[in-house]
Formats: sequence, C-alpha cells, structure tokens
Amino acid sequence: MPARDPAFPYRFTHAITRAPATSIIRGLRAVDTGNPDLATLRAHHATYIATLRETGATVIELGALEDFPDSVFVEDTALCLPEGAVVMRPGAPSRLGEAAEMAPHLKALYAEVRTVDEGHIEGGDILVTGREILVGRSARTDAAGIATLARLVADWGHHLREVHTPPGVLHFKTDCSLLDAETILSTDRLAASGCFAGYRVIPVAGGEEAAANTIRFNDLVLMPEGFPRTRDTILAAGYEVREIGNSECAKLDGGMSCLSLRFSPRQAAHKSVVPNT
Ligand code: CIR
Repeated sequence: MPARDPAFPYRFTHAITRAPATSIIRGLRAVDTGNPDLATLRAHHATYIATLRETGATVIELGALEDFPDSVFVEDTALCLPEGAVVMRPGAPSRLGEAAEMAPHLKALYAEVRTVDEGHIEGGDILVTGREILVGRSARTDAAGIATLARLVADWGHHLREVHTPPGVLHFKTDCSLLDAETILSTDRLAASGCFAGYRVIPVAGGEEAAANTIRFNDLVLMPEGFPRTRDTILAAGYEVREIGNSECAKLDGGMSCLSLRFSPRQAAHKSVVPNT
C-alpha cells in the first residue's frame, strides 16, 4: 500500500458539486422556518464554488436533479478517499436514489468505486481525520451501515471508529469540522461526549453552534457567514477564513460540508466523461 500524504483529509485536487434543483423547496428539514429563496441560494452556491476554485482545485459542477429535492447536498452520497470512493446508502428514503446518480461520476474519476449495500449511512456523519475515520450514529446512519463501511475500507488501510451524533442533531458533522489533520472545530455539546480525546479541539462560540459545519479545503477554511466570534477564534488559531452566505441552505439543515465531495483520486480511471446529470 503506497504511503498516504498526512494532509490527505484537507488537501484536494478536485471537488464535485450539484446545482440546486427548483424542487429544493420540498427539501427535508427538522423545523420549518420557510422555504429557501432560490436566487439567493444560487448566488451563495456560486460563491462557494468560486472559493473552492480559488485554491487551485478542479470543481466538477453537476446538473440539477429535480427528482431529488435535497440533491444539492452531494456530500451525503459518497465517501471519497485517496484509494477509492464508496457510494453511500442514505437513511432518508427520499435521498436513497441520489447515491446511484453520483456513482457514474465517481467511476469516471476513480479506478475503484465500492458501494454500501447493507444498512444506512450518509456522508454527513463521516469525519476523516489524519489518523482515523469517525462515523457518528444518527437518525440517518445505523450500526449496519457503519459496519459495512468499515469492511469496505479496511484493505485501503483505514480504521473506523463509531461515535454518536448528539440527539436532535442531523449529522455528526453538523456539529464539527476538521481544520487540519489533528485539529477539530466542535460544539461543546459534541466535544463533551469525549469523542475527540487526543485531538486539539477548537470550540465553537456559545450560541453559534451553526458555525460548526465548516470545511478546510486546501489553504482555506470555508465557514458560514454570521458567526463573528467563532470566525475570530479560527483566525486567531492561524487559519485563513472565507465566510460564505448560508442562510438558504440553513433552512434545510445544510452547511459548508454538505455542498461538495472533496477528493484527490490516487489512480484516475481515465474513462470518458459522463453527462453532467
Ligand atoms: C437533509 O435533511 O438530508 C438535507 N435537508 C440536509 C442535508 C445536509 N447534509 C449534510 O449535513 N451533510
């Protein structure tokens, strides 16, 4: 097995995004605070993509899927590792078909693509750090899905650790993000579970829990706009930050990580490009 770059969880050559569908107004949400405004959401999405590109990465923009209202949240459909990609099995019935829509795009980019075929698991519950893969059990991700994923990535040299997403929180990464291989931004309610023992934890400011879902993408940390105390903490820790509007995705419980799959395929499949739907 070739050595893995220790920065692999935050250094990426590629990202995949998907245009928001007009059906997003029917997207899933824990609490109804109104429908997203599509024009504003598209503007935020365009800024997000431009920021990923600013780091030098290639961003593959897939077309909208009207049959899947939540399909802009591509992160939940797959786990992308240097050695290969794994297609997820979302626990939300309305989102199950999104994973199959993503598979051909991953097969065009990766020599090896595996598929979770037992249990349920969504990418939002998976945090890849420099030393392990943490998977939070949640309303969307169950023990069978986690066990299946553990089996699928074992021969790539990845160790999985099952942890718990706090009750009432959609995904594990709703409450935490990786800032570098050893540093995690977390809400106090999640860090209190002890799941990050041995890591450096930077706490999200009290009352700014919605700032916990950020992404470290190459040299930048992308975070949602409107959380100044958490932003200042991240800046003071030495990271370069970009704030991105997230008001519309937040109405559907989505944030920075959900909007992309981020990866650097070790062996490209060299297949012809598939249509971008
Ligand atoms: C859902 O409930 O599935 C979507 N409305 C939001 C998904 C957010 N995805 C993520 O945190 N990875």
